[in-house]
Amino acid sequence: MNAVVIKCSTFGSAKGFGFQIGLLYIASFINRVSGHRVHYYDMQLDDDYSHLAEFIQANDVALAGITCNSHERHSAYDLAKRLRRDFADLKIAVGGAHHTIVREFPRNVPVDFYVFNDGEISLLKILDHLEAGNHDFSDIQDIAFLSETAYCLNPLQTVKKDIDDISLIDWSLLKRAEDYQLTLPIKGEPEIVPLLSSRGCPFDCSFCAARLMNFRTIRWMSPRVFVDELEKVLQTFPGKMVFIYDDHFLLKSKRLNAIHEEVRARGIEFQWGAYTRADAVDEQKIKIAREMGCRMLSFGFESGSNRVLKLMNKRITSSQQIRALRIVKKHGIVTRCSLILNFPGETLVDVLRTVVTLLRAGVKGSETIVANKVILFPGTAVFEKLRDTFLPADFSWERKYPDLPAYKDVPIYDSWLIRVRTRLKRLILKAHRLLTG
Ligand code: B12
Ligand code: SF4
Repeated sequence: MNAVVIKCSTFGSAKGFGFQIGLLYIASFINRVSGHRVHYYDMQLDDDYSHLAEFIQANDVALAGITCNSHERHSAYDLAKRLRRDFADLKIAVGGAHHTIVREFPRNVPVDFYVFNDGEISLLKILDHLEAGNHDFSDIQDIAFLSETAYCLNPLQTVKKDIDDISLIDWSLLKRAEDYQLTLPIKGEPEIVPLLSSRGCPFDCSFCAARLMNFRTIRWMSPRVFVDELEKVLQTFPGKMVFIYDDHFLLKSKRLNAIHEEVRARGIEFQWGAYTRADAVDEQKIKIAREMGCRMLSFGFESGSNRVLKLMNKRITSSQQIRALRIVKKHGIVTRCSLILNFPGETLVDVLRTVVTLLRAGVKGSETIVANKVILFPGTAVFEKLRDTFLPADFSWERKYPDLPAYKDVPIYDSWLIRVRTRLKRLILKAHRLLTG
């Protein structure tokens, strides 16, 4: 049976966001273990719907799967409606972060299956059932399926612990690899190619819904499989820098050492960057990371004020941040610190404290990335706290709200008072930038 998994175009031509690794994993896995043929289609590169329709026709596609984060849900729903209008028999599945977190199934959107958590096994089972003409989907865990007029929500299972067998991307799925221009916001750095070595996060920051997506677990690829993945990506994209999009690549030193050994044994040379938390950094790990070609580490710094870090449930202190950044800088690794401005409860004094922490850690203004507005993503503690103040009483993710301050269809924490405060806080950060370059 032929299927296609689709990334919608949400931010216009967002080539800088790159391909959707999750969909590539699904297609690679199903094609490897079954007789089904799953294609990958990226509307970020070509958002002309008529081209997608031609593709579906030409490839005799029986199921279209659309990925859907919260900010792209209306694009996903609109696409589902157009597909159903033009292809009455096409089965439509929607998966990804939004419905994994929010179990709302819009009644006017023609979706046959909602898939939660990892999609590899569930979508394979759906395709198997459809091919066999079996229309009883009640034995497939982690999905909701349309039965006559209502959705049946099947039992949810905890996520698959061993992710080795659902890893290894088949890069031939990516038809226009050269059209992605993935750059990090660092002058003179090479283009990047995204890669994963783990899934999930065990923490519970109050502005993030990671805890609802992977049952607060972290699942690791074995070092051998990760280095297989790495070798493949370097062959496919020679000369590019690899960016490891794990939530916590540096968390376990034993694993980092094992990856380092494997990379050395195979004689692989590469440059890479990754996300990290300050509490995962120590001298020994950074030494190994540098030896293995690490060029850049991106910190979820958020704030340099212990009071705000506590409000965020970040479980990191400003002293840990200072220590971590000093170590990383000492080893010549470029740093990026993302800051959140206007977290509920943050004052001007907290922003001053943030600047002091940045200065003590040796971070320049050019090394920070600032988010000015708190975005109210579903499932986060901050969303639950603020929904009554900022959202209509009958707020629903299903509806569009043209009057609500929105970040690409997700509400933001915003008011005239917050806007005034933002200006002042930005001035403080601007002073830091002017002082430090
Ligand atoms: C890497 C990453 C990025 C990269 C994207 C790289 C890429 N092109 O793939 C970058 C940095 C560009 C990015 C940007 C953004 N991101 Co981001 N990102 C992530 C991150 C850390 C990992 C995603 C990933 O690859 N996971 C691993 C793969 C295997 O899992 P997956 O993508 O979820 O896919 C699996 C399942 O969800 C499911 N599935 C997914 N789609 C479908 C479709 C079908 C049909 C089926 C059956 C199954 C299925 O199966 C997949 C395989 O198992 C996640 C956090 C996380 N831990 O997941 C946030 C996350 C997805 N991002 C998020 C956000 C908010 C954003 C931004 C809006 C941030 C911003 N403020 O600008 C932008 C939007 C960009 C865009 N155009 O969509 C949120 C989404 C929250 C939500 N409620 O929707 C997340 C969950 C972070 C968080 N915890 O809050 N992001
Ligand atoms: S912000 Fe980072 S550390 Fe915190 S819960 Fe989200 S992914 Fe985990």
